[in-house]
Amino acid sequence: MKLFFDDRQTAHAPLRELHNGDWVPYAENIERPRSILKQFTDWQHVRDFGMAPLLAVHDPDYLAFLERAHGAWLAAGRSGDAIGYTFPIRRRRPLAFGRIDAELGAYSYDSGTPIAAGTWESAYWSAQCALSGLDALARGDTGHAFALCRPPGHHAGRDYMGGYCYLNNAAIAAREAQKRGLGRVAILDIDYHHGNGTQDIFYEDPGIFFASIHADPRTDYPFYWGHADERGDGAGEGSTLNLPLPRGTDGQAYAPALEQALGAISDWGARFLIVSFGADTHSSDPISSFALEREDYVELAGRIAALGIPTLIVMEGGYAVGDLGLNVAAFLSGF
Ligand code: OKP
Ligand code: ZN
Repeated sequence: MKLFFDDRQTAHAPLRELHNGDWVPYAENIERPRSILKQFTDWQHVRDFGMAPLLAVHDPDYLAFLERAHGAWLAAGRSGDAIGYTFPIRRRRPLAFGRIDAELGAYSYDSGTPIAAGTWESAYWSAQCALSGLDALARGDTGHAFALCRPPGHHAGRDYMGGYCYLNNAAIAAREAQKRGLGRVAILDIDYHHGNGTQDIFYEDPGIFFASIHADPRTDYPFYWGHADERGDGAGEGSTLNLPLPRGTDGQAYAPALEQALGAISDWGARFLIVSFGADTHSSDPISSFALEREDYVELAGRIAALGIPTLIVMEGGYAVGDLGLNVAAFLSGF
């Protein structure tokens, strides 16, 4: 297992977020990577693969927006983090805007994704972190790589941010894996929350299989995606698999869903796997309601490893910072 992280991923440090009507400290904070970093000593250098792999997934205007947004916020006389307050319901038409607030709303679906001074720098290096793991696998240096991506990515779509995510690290790595001819690519998303951005990006794409196990969106964020009847569209019909589970799900109830997802991935003929891993399924997670325990992660990882194909593990959520490093270490040990 090779591990990847870059220090520039800690430049992103929003101060607070809106939670149930109150301003609270930002949950996706730099204590998260610190907790994981201290579990391991041998971290690989992250390389710079440039903008091309990001442009293979994201809209160029969206990327340009992310890069300049905080500067535009300051130029408008604001301070602190840039947060939108108006959202174009049902998307409206493509429109040109002359004010940062309009763009913040147009390029996001929630208020939980502030743009701070270091956001672009960290999001860029988080994507490069995933690409560095992919590169090591493509070269055959290792069979399993862990990219400690932070900020996470699975809620970010082609032209939108949301849920603490700006660039979709897993999708960027998946496209790059395809480009490098690594064979049929599957993404398995086992974060507590549905990976709506990843699903959207590949929804009509028969070339990438997306399977997600997550809290039922009838009761949990992101609400508007991840329902069991969402199976892909057009040529991509059947290449999306959603397995929503109820609040309170423990390791024993989780295991059959994982078997189903792995069976589908294997039947589909995947030759390369990307795992969007969130440790927010743990019983101690402060913003989630599953009941997995540390030992469960060893077991789950062992099942995934039994597919026997090269696997890139990309970090998504997990907010119990006291347990996070140990939970991630348990998961990686299962490989
Ligand atoms: C990101 B990942 C309201 C705040 C909404 C968004 C959760 C994003 C989770 N209480 N929080 O999938 O772990
Ligand atoms: Zn999550």
